[in-house]
Amino acid sequence: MIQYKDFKNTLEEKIKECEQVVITPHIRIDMDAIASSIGMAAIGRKYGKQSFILLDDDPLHIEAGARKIIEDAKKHYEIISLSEYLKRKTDQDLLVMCDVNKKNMVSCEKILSTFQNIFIIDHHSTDENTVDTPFQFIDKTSSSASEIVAQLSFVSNLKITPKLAEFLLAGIALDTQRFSKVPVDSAAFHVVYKLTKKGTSIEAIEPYFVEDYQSYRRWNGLVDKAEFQTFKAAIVVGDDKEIYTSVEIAKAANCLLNFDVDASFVVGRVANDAISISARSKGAIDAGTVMHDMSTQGGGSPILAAARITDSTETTETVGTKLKQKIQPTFYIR
Ligand SMILES: [Mn+2]
Repeated sequence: MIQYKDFKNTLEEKIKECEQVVITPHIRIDMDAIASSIGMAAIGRKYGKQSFILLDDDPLHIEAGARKIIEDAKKHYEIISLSEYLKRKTDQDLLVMCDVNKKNMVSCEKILSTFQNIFIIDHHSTDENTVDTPFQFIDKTSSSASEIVAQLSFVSNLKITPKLAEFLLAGIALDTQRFSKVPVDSAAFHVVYKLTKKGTSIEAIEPYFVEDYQSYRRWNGLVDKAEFQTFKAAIVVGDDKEIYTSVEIAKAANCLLNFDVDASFVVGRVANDAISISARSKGAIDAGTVMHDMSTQGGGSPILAAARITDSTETTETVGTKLKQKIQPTFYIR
C-alpha cells in the first residue's frame, strides 16, 4: 500500500528542487500509461514546473483509445520525442516513470543514469530490470497507474478538469477490463466515484473503447488462422487482400504467445505496398534475429520484434512461406 500523504510530500519536495519534470510512460503506450502520465504532468505544472511527456511510439502502433487521448491531450500538454527532449535537457530534471518500472520498457533507457532523481509510479511487479531508485511508488493492489495518480491528485489538491478525470477514468477502465476486474471493496471504486464527481462519467469514456471492439474482432480473426504444426511456433498468414493495422497484427501475435508455444509470428498486409510481420518469443528462439533476416526493415529484441516488407512482388503467402523456412532450422538446432 502506498502512503499517499508521504508520497505527495516526497514528490512535492523533489519537484520543487528540479528544473523540469519529464514523464515517461511505457513503450507501446496504452490508455493507462498515457492517462497517468498526463495526470503527472498536471501535478508537475501545479508546482510551476515545465512538465512534458516523452513519446516515441510509432503512431501506427498506438492503440485506438490511447491515440484518441494523445490527440486530445496535445492541446493542453507537451508530448515530445526523446530527441526533442535531449535538446532541452538539464542536469536537474526529475524523471517520473508512469505505469512502468523496468528500464527496458521506456524510450529513455540510454539516459536513465543522467537523472539525479527518478520516481516510479506503477502497479506492475518488479524484476531485475526494475530501475534502481529509492522513490518507488509501486502498488500491485492498485487497479492501474491511473488510479494511483488519481489518488495522488486528490491528496495534492490538484484541480482536476473534467477532461483529466475522463482520461484517468479511461485508464482505470482499460486495466480493469471496464471495471469487471475490480474487487467490490476495492479502493478503485472509490476513485472511480470521485472522478465522476469531477465532471466525467462511465458513459463519457465509451468512445475510447468503441473502435477497439471492431479491431478486437479483426485481430481475433487473425488468431483463428493460426497454424501450430511448425514445431512450437504459432504462425498466422493473413489474407493478402485484407489490410490490417500494425496494432492488430501485434495483438494477434501477443495473444498467440499465451498458448503452449515458444514463439508466435503473424504476417499481414498493412498497406497496398507493405506487409508486416509481428514476432513474439518466450526466449527459446531469437525473434529479433529472425525478423532481421526477413527484411532490411526488420529487427527488435529476442522476445519482441517486427519486420516490414515493401517488395511489391511479395504476397503474404510468399512471405509466410519464407518465414516458415527461416524458422524451422532455428527449432531443429535446439
Ligand atoms: Mn497499467
